[in-house]
Parts: sequence; C-alpha cells; structure tokens
Amino acid sequence: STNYENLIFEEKDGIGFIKMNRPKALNALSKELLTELQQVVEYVEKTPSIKGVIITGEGKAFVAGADISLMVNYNSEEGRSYCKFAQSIFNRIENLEKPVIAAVNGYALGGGCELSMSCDIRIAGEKAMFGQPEVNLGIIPCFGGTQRLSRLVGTGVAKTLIFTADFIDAQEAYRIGLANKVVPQDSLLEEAEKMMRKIMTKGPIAVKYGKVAINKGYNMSLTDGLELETDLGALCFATEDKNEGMKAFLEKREAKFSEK
Ligand code: CO8
Repeated sequence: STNYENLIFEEKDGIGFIKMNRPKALNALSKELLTELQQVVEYVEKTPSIKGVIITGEGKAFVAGADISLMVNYNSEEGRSYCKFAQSIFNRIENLEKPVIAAVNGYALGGGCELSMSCDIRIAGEKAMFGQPEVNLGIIPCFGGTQRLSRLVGTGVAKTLIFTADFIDAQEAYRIGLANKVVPQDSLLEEAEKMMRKIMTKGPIAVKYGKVAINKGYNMSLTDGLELETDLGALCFATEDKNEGMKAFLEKREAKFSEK
C-alpha cells in the first residue's frame, strides 16, 4: 500500500484500489489530488500484477467536483489548462487496458460524476448522488461531462441534468443508465470487488479487447466499428486463451487463462 497525501492506493490480490482521500473538502479535485491521481494511474498502467482498478472516495463524497476555491481565481487560460489536465487523466483511466469500476459511495458531482463516467462501470451505494451542477457556478462541465454524459444517457437526459443542475439519487441514476448497479451502502466495496473478481476469472485478453472495441467503436461509424470488432475478434482467435476457453467448455471444466 502506497500512501499519497490526497488519496490512498492499495493493491490487493491483483486489484488496485484508489480511494480519494480529501474528505474535508469532499474530495474536490485540487491540483495536488489530480497530480496524485495521474501518478497512480501511471503506476497502474505499467504494473502487470494489477488486473483491475476500483475507484472510490473516503467519507460522504465520491468526489464533489472540481475545486471551486481554486477555480474562483482562474481566468480563461487557467480554466482551459485545468480542464485539459483533468481530461488527460480521465482519458487515461478510460483507456486503461484493464477494467475500471467506480464504487460511488456518495456525492459524485461535476468533476466527480465526470470521473465516474471515465470508468467502465459505475456501481452506486444507496447514498450515492450524481449531478452536473456547473451551471450554478456559471460554467459548463469541462472534465468530459457534456460528451460522456450524453453518450451514456442520451442528449435529452444529459441536457435535463446539465441545464437544471439537479442532483439525482442512486435509483434514478440506475434508471437512466448512469449507474449500472445499486447496492446497499455497507456492501459497496465488497460488491465492487465481487464484480471485479468475477471479471478477472474471464479471458483477460478478451475483456481487454472487448473494452477497446466498445470504447473505440463508440466514436466510429457502424461499418468501421464492425471492422474493428472483426479485427479484434480475429486477434482473440490467435490466443492460447481462446483454445483453453473453448477446450475447457467442451471438457466441462473451468478454464485456466494464461493471458497469452
Ligand atoms: N470545491 C471546493 N470545495 C468544496 C467542493 C468543491 N467542489 N465541494 C465541497 N467543498 C467543501 C465546502 O466548501 C466545505 O468546505 P468548508 O468546510 O471549508 O466550508 C466542505 O467541502 C464541506 O462541504 P459542505 O459544507 O458544502 O457540505 P454539505 O454536506 O453541506 O453539502 C454538497 C454537500 C451539496 C456536495 C456541497 O458541498 C456542494 O454543493 N458542493 C459543490 C458541488 C459542485 O458544484 N461541484 C461542481 C464543481 S464544478 C466541476 O466539477 C467541473 C468544472 C470543470 C471546470 C473546468 C475549468 C474550465
């Protein structure tokens, strides 16, 4: 376990747990916190023993957003560079070649909602609250929110949330497809870990290519996306894991994947 000032990172049996840990400011994304998040994401990228990542928050927030006490003094150029910095980290999370689950324990507002949307799957505890309240501050979501929220839930729902700045609870987030599962607050991390461990029993190369196909394909035409899917599917057929997975099925036993 490595301790930073503003987050806690722990590696446990192949899972990297990132806990945002600036609870007095509801884990708002200070420069320091973002810098540490960037460092931990870099570490996760280059550490083969980490097979999946779970991101959560300490206290009553997942992340309550960008740091308003910082932004209040920003001019346009400073706003731009803050935005670019956060976006670059969130892009790296989205493109990590390992599954990433957001275990949303509380407020996921503004940049916090945006961070959760850069993860592959959002599991919400019953106390989770989501929202994009930027227009309250005279700005728009700039850490990917206008783009990722509308891709996840459609433009009408995204505009409703972004224009009204309303917070929604875990059930409503689930109903609109922003949260993928709602679980009792007390078992949030357990449930996130359970899902990740299940994913980790599957063919790891297949999970990785599934992620690439979905992520890249989303920004392509159907024709190009299907071509990408075919190429990645063919790559799976060239792996030992494909032979093992199919043989194991026919032999009625569990597959032992080697990531080859
Ligand atoms: N930034 C800085 N400090 C914060 C933030 C934040 N986003 N959220 C909470 N805090 C601080 C509070 O100021 C307070 O500090 P203190 O104890 O020193 O007074 C402490 O955290 C606790 O917060 P509250 O007392 O407000 O706690 P409550 O339980 O009463 O309320 C809420 C909780 C409802 C979550 C409330 O704190 C709130 O509304 N927070 C702000 C939420 C928000 O507006 N987030 C969006 C920010 S904008 C964004 O994320 C994307 C912007 C992209 C910018 C890109 C630049 C171009």
